[in-house]
Amino acid sequence: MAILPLVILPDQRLRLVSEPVGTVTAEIRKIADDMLETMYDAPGVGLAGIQVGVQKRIVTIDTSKEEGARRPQVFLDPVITWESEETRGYEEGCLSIPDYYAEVTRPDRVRVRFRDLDGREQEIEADGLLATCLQHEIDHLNGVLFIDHISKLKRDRVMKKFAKAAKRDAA
Ligand code: K1U
Ligand code: ZN
Repeated sequence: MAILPLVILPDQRLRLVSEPVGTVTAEIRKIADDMLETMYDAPGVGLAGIQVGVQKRIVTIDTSKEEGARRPQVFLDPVITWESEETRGYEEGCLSIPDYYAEVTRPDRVRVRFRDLDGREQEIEADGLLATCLQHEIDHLNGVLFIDHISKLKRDRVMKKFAKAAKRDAA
């Protein structure tokens, strides 16, 4: 397993739409393993392929709270098939936008269809942090960031801060 470098705002790769995984190969399993290791190392509760430069519809999530009881989950080609009318606000963060948090309102519950690492079709109904995280990660697969769900004023301020930091790092 390997820890992969994270793609950070304003890197334009974060705006790409990711490609379907298709057949589950050894290469896909290796990418998922590396993504899990990168997510645990960060640390984070979720990760999408494009955040490590892999333009494929792969998501890893672990929303378990205890250190010693990991519950890694891998979602290939996930699709939201249903979302609740009730919404909830959650203070979100993003490994590609370090140290910035903002409240985002999303559907409270979602149903998601996906394939697992054995290529088997699955469907789950999620609530709480898992529901929020699945929506955040599926947004990444479509080139959407959580700052797209906040006000333009706040978004412009964050974009400016990260553009400035990137310029400084490049100098
Ligand atoms: O996709 C990502 O950038 C990962 C992101 C997922 C996420 C968090 C919160 C709400 C929605 C989606 C993160 O994991 S940010 C880091 C984080 O939330 C965290 C870090 C350490 C412990 C617990 C949480
Ligand atoms: Zn994110």
